[in-house]
Parts: sequence; C-alpha cells; structure tokens
Amino acid sequence: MIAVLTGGTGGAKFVLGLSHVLPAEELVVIVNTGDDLVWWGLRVSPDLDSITYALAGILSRERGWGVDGDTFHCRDAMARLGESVWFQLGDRDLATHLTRTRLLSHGHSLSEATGEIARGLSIRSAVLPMSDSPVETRVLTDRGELSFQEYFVRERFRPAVERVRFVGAESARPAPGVTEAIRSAEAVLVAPSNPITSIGPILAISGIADALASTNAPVVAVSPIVGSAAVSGPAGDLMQAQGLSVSTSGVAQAYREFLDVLLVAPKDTASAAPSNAWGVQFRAANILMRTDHEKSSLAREALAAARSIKRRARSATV
Ligand code: FO1
Repeated sequence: MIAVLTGGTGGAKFVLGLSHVLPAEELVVIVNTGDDLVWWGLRVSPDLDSITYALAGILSRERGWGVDGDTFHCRDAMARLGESVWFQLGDRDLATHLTRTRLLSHGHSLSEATGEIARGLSIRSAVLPMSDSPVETRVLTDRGELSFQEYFVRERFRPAVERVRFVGAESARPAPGVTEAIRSAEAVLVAPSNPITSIGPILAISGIADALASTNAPVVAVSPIVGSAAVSGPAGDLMQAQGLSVSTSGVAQAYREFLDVLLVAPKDTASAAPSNAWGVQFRAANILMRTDHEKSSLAREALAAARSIKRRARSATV
C-alpha cells in the first residue's frame, strides 16, 4: 500500500497520476483540511474535494478545482441576493457540500462524511482527512490576519505574508487510519504541494510527524519549487515568511525530519546545485505535470525512487 500526503491543486494532479499507475485499493490519500471553510452555511473541504473529484475522474482540468463542466446558477442567484460570491461553488459541487454538511450536523465525523462521499462517487482508494478535528490555517499579512481562502482566493495572495499558524493543530489528533497507513505503507509519498499551507498543517498534528520519522517505509517527496520559484501559487512567499529559502534546499529543510529522496527538476541537480541537502538525496525527474502522460510518468518515478531505497537511511537514529 502506498500512502500519499497531499493538498492543493498540484497535489490533486499528482494523485491523479498515481491513480493511473496503481491499483485503486493500494492507494491511501491523506489530505490537508487547513483550507476548510463554512461558505453559504455549508462545510467546504477544498482539498478533500479536489482529491475526490480527481479520483472520480470529474475534476475540472480548466480550473484545477471543482467539478468539470459545472455551472454556476446558484452562485448567480446568491449574488442577486447580495451574498458574497468571491468564493464560488458550482451547482454540481454543491451536492458534495450539502451531503458533507448534513452528515456532520447529524454527528458523523469528517472521516465518515468523506468515506460516504467517496463511496457515492465509486472511489475505491482510501481518502482520509488529516484529522477529524478542525484545524484552521491563518495567514498573518500586512493587511491583517486572514483565513487561507481569504488570502488565497479573495486577496489572490497579494498581501505580504509575515507568518502562518495552524489554529487547533496542538489539540487535534490524526484521523482514524492516518498514522496506521504511514507506519504500514510500502512507501510514503509527499505530493508537490505547498510545503507550508498544504503539507504544513498535516505535519503540525501531533502524531503524524512522529509516524513519518519512525516509519520503515521510504519517504519520497516531489518538489513544488523549480530553481528559486514555485511551479504555481504562493509557495515561495509562504516559505520565505516561515524562514525557508525558496529552493529545493528549502523544501528539503521543511521535510528534513523524515524525507529520504526529493524529486527535483533536472536543472536543480546540475553541477552548480547541491545533489543533496539536510540529509535528503535529490534525484532529477520531470516534475511538471502538464499532460496525463507526464502525471503518470512522475507517479512512476516517485514509486521507482521509493523502491530503490533498500532501507531507510535514518531509521536507526529516530
Ligand atoms: N479557487 C479559486 O481560485 N476560486 C474559487 O472561487 C474557488 C472555489 C472553490 C470551491 C470548492 C473547492 O473545492 C475549491 C475551490 N477553489 C477555488 C480552490 C481552492 O481555493 C484551492 O484549491 C485550495 O484551497 C488550495 O489548496
């Protein structure tokens, strides 16, 4: 079984690639919920939705989020009523949020609600939220402290970031199955997601980082940084705000406690760049997932890198 840690649109693309090269039952996806919000009275879990839609084959390729070919009649009607529409929910997407909201209001956990939605969409891989307790990513900026979606969607990540915190992470426990999957996996993969706001909340939950540091499974990550810039989105600004260099070395530093191999763009293993940092080995791969073929190839590269590690280099020291 392969466990993958993910969040954001890059993560969804990587999981889509994995789903093309692995039997569905062998994939366990552990998903960030720090971006979750209540919108129009509904419980929305954007990263769980992106993974669920990717695995169901209905993720919008055009937008990278929401349902392919969705319409926005409800959004237009909300706007007419004077409601905020800077965060948009599509008409088909609404079915997911209505179902999740109903299940949660009837006392089900987020894991159970996610399982119900995944079953409804005939998904055979396991999709696990990082935790059943609320953890909220808050971004302290020069325009005040914002929720993740206010920063990312409403403000289009323009405000200067000073700090990021994960409210609720100290008391949150991993959701059922999360640490078990990490400990018993054949390999653990970290998607090319934002290390601070997509993977950071997962690592902030006590028990998850420990499971990663002590698992015997090789841990392989894909860099979301090429050269000195993020492939997409605000990962660079957020890494800088958290004291990391915007480079593959900064990614290695963020994951140094548990990472064995970091897949990086070929130019980042050229002679000028170091071939490892923070005890993490760098390996060249085509990490840009522009086509389905590239997504599957990257998934195969990550699995091959994991299989080539015979024994975890640092398992004796943790
Ligand atoms: N991203 C946007 O840029 N604009 C939106 O209006 C928007 C709505 C939305 C609704 C449901 C959903 O599952 C995702 C949505 N996203 C939207 C994407 C979301 O902000 C990001 O994918 C993640 O939070 C980044 O990790």
